[in-house]
Amino acid sequence: MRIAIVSDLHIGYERFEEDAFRQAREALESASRIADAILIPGDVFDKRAPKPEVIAQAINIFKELSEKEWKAAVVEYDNRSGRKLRTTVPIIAIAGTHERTAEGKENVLGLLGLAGLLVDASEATAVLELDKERVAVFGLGGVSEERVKEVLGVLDPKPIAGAFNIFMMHQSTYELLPFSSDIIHNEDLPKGFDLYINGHIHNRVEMQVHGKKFLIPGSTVLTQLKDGEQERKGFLLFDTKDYSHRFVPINSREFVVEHLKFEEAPPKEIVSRCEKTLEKLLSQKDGKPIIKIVVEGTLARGFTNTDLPLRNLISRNADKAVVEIDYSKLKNPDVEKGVEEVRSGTMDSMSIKEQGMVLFLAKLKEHKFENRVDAVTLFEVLSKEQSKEKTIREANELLEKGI
Ligand SMILES: [Mn+2]
Repeated sequence: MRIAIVSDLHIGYERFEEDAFRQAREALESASRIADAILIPGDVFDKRAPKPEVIAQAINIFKELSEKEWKAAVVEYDNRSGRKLRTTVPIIAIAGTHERTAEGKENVLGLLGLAGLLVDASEATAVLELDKERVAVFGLGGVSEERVKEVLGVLDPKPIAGAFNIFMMHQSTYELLPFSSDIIHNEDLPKGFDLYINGHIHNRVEMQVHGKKFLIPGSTVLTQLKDGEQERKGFLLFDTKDYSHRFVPINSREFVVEHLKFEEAPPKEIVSRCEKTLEKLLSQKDGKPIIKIVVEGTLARGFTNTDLPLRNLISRNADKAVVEIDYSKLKNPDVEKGVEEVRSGTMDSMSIKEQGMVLFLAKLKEHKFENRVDAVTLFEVLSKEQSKEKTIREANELLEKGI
């Protein structure tokens, strides 16, 4: 079976609403032409409560897809979620973090399932069939990171005998974003599945879990304007026959980031280099690209960021490109110098140890010990690197001795 994995469509994403709709439709239509089934691991919508216009966009896309002639069909659906199977159309999705609502409440992705436009496999297994080949998809809708282990423990997803088993989720794992130790590791994912697929991460990732493929197609629309988002958007096409997959690009709007560095530069120089960079990039890119210029380094003395007439540059090119100029990393030397003077004036003239001594004396005075002990010697004892027991013993000896 050829399975398209299309994720994080973010229909209704306000900054690039038109792109989100057009690119979602293109990805899904393209997928429907070359795949037997489509799996969507979350974030079809950008918001929990999208506007009716946005819901209409999604209904239009999925209605057209559901009217196509599909050879594969969803033939089984377990009802532990309490929902009924409303269609056999082989488009299986789960709710992502952007659609998630409180437990027991309806969510907008679920409504598409209720309308029979797709199969909502959040916390459920849906079985696809084509020419006697069976593919079982277990879906875990996006849950808050700290609850994943608990939810997986309760649901206890198991592969189905006689089928190719896919585990589909919408989460971060420690291997993807190693920021917190509370988050699940890849190896915590249930074993025994033939393929693991994930949404949530907006760039393409291909890893291994339990010796099997772990695939993330990335989003179909640009949302964060980070350096890592310059790759092409699209989806993945996986074939169960030979356990292979490939990336299928879509016509997404081009995005490019350029970093410019300056040293004590007057605003004129910065603006002129931004202009030249923009001109160069516009000559290389087709359509109306998204161009982000990151201005770094220092301004010449006497100027501030407000002296930079970069807004004109953005509006002058508005019909040719979406331009964003980020000068949050541009430092003002006068301000920097001021901060440095304050820092050196108050802190550097006194060593850390001296500062500690001043605080220590204040504490001794507060507890009326200042005349009962040799403060300098006691401080030395307390700041020695030795065992706590030894330090306490030595400090007690000093206190007993007195001055
Ligand atoms: Mn997303």
